[in-house]
Amino acid sequence: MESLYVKRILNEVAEKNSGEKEFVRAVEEVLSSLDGVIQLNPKFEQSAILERIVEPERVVIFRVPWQDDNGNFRVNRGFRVQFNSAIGPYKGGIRLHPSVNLGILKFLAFEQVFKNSLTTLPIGGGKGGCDFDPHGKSDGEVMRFCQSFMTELFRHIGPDTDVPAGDIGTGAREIGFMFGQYKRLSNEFTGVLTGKGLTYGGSLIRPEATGYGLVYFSEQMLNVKNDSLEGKRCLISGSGNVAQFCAEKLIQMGAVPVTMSDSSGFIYDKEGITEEKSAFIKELKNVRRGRISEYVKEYKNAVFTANKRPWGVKADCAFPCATQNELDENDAADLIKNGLILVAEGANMPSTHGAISAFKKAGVLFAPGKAANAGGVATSALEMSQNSMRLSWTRDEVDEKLKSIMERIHENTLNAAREYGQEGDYIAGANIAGFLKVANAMMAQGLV
Ligand code: NDP
Ligand code: 2IT
Repeated sequence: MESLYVKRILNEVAEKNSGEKEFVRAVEEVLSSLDGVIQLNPKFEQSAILERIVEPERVVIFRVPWQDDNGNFRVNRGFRVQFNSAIGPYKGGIRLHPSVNLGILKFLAFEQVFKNSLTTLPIGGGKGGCDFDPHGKSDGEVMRFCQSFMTELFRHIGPDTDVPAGDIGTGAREIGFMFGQYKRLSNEFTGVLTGKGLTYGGSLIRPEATGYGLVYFSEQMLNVKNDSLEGKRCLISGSGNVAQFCAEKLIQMGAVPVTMSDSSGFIYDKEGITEEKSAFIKELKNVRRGRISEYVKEYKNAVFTANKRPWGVKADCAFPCATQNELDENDAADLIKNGLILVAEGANMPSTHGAISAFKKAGVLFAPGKAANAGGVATSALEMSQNSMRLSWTRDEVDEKLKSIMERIHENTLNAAREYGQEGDYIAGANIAGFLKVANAMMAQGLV
């Protein structure tokens, strides 16, 4: 039962943000976990914590003009949503995708607030992006776009203010161009972005961190049930940063990834994606910027299915690592029928509300993105620490820290769920634990 306070806020959010369906859903999901917390702590209602936590501290929207290779003038819309800085500088990625709009970025920034709180590190929540489509653009076009984007963004960010990073469409290349332009404009070499190249302030393991962390978290979930990833057949969607390193770590753990995808369809390799095949995918996607269908030209026993997602393939575990709302209730029904035991979200909100209800009902272990994919931003925070100290930790040092952060998130999530009577519910646990730290910090800082 939702408390009257939670109900009122949900109604207000739905009314005030009616065009922003992803944002409204993200708020509903978090707030509907908070009844017990709200009832036990009347101070939150007295201090209007929910009213404040659903409103971004600041949103910047700006014009991004750039010139394509044919000399045409092009204009895109850029955004930065600075959602909550109660526990640290705003922190979150930059998404470059034609679907980007304010509602999607508000949902991502809102999720980021709780995710970043869960990492146990001092980072607030933000997200940015642009409706620019990097597909098919030359390096020169991407550079000119990134420089123009940063020419406006640089006024609003800073190493102690707001520290952007990668997300869909923003990888090492784009971060490099943005960093170069920031440095030129500000005349400062600072840790203003994370996911930087190793020669200019990047951290070892940051590229791997989201995917690796996702797999560490999943192994801990299975360990609670006296099980492990060893020998498990796994479905992965996406073939970008998160998907690639999810596959790599699964292979290292003795699991067998059998699918990967991109926006054109998915490949199914029943013999399993091996280390060699995973290296092929990295080269295909990161260097040649090709399509996943090319995998079946190289590995003849694999099959490519156009315009479909991989959820119809029989497997033990599913790792949606592409985008929001990519796994719906019909997909969930197929997965459950095929004997699925675990879903861990590498992407942000990839499972629809209907899919999550179906997994819950069927007793499938389910890890929401804000817990399971938090290793990426956690390692970004480790990059910020290294930049501040002007030193670099070794690969093993960062990986060990990432592992122990994922363990802590897992434990804190389960503990919060147990404490509020929702034993074993990773969604409730993540929302409660993430919320409490931010809400208490907001309480302590007065009405701001
Ligand atoms: P990338 O751009 O590296 O890869 C995205 C992958 O998903 C590509 O294979 C892409 O296919 C596919 N994809 C993107 N949009 C769609 C779509 N609308 N329909 C079908 N396929 C799509 O992004 P990341 O791997 O960095 O991000 C993936 C997800 O993980 C996102 O939800 C992101 O928010 C989340 N995330 C990322 C973190 C990070 O550190 N990078 C950290 C935590 C979460 P194509 O190439 O054809 O576009
Ligand atoms: O969704 C996410 O957590 C990210 N895209 C990573 C953000 C970051 O600041 O590293």
